[in-house]
Amino acid sequence: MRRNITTTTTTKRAEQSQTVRPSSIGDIRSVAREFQIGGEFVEAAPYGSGHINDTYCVVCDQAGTRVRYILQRINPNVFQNPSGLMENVQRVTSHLAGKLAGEPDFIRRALTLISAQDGRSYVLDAHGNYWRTYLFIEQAQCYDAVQSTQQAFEAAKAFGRFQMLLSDLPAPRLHDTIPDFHHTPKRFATLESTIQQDIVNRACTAKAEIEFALRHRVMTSILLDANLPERVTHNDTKLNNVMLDDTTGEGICVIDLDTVMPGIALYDFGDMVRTTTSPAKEDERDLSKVAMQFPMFEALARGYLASASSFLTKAEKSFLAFSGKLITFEIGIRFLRDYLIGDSYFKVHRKAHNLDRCRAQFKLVESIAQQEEKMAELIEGLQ
Ligand code: ADP
Ligand code: GN1
Ligand code: MG
Repeated sequence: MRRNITTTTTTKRAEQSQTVRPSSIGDIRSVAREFQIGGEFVEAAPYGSGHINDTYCVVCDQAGTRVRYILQRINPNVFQNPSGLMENVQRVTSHLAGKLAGEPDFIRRALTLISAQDGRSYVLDAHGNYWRTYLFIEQAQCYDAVQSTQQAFEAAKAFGRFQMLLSDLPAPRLHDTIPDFHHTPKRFATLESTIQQDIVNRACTAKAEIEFALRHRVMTSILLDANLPERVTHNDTKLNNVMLDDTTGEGICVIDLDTVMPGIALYDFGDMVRTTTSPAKEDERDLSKVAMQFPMFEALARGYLASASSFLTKAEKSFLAFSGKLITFEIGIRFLRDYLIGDSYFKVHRKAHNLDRCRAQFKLVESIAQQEEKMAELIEGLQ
């Protein structure tokens, strides 16, 4: 049976990128064959709740055992240099594997790329799509919203450890897979010109959010002006990008390595605060549910410092409380801009989805601002 797996949204994005997207499980099977995956293809289905790539879970029968893989089509609208991106991923996963070798269960502690039949780390199909395959991390989950302080602690510890393990990544410098990804002032300037152009006439439906954004410009350059050290950072440390072990709850594997590149450590901690302190999902419409819960922040800070305290400078530590507010604002303005240009970057699943996401971020910015002093005091006490 051929099952159509192309959605309306994805079709629109394919047109923009001028590549042809796979339209059936048969297509996925053909791509999967290009990788060194043993056994017989059984099935494939779209997987996960990422906003960027097309992710499939591929099941193969290997001598009577079903083995799962993650097959991903790299989003060509977002990543302009997919081969450079894959060079980064290859270097990062090899470095992590070298450091973790010998640890119990090391194969689940870092992503493992499956090589293509020609030995490369990716497959470029006849339509210009770049694909890669990872071993599936079994018996672990990603969460869209935090459920306990233990989860917050474990997630932050895993991301801190990830930064620590990459702190001695040998030269050369990694490629910037998205230049100026966390340059908040440039993000703000882009939003301003988007508001001016208002190409899909949506600005009138987002007046309060535009006004909120413009009122908060002053915070955008604070981290960049602080002259903090450049490190190898993940840059997309939302809770959904770390897998927590089903049995122990440990943050077993950091995933989604597309934006691992030179950056500021605080944007990583900030995105943990954004996604791991509120009980609500990122796109919650009932804003009364969106709030920074202090015990979650405390667990995050303890978890992160448990693995990152040894290499963070005093200056970096002094901005930990602020970083959550800044990146929540930054992602909020990115969602707002995407809404104002007609939803061409983040995957959307309902009308005004990006506006809902923006509203939830801005509500969280307010909640963090109300508790920022107490948050800073906590960090001070932990050092
Ligand atoms: P995106 O960039 O679109 O967010 P991700 O790389 O985060 O893509 O993958 C999307 C989802 O697929 C993740 O949130 C997770 O649920 C799942 N996933 C990704 N890699 C793996 C893996 N190696 N093992 C198990 N699940 C994975
Ligand atoms: C995207 O890829 P994903 O879904 O894990 C985005 C992040 C945003 C996040 C918001 C490359 O992350 O920057 O913070 O959505 N990734 C990219 O949920 O833009
Ligand atoms: Mg992701």
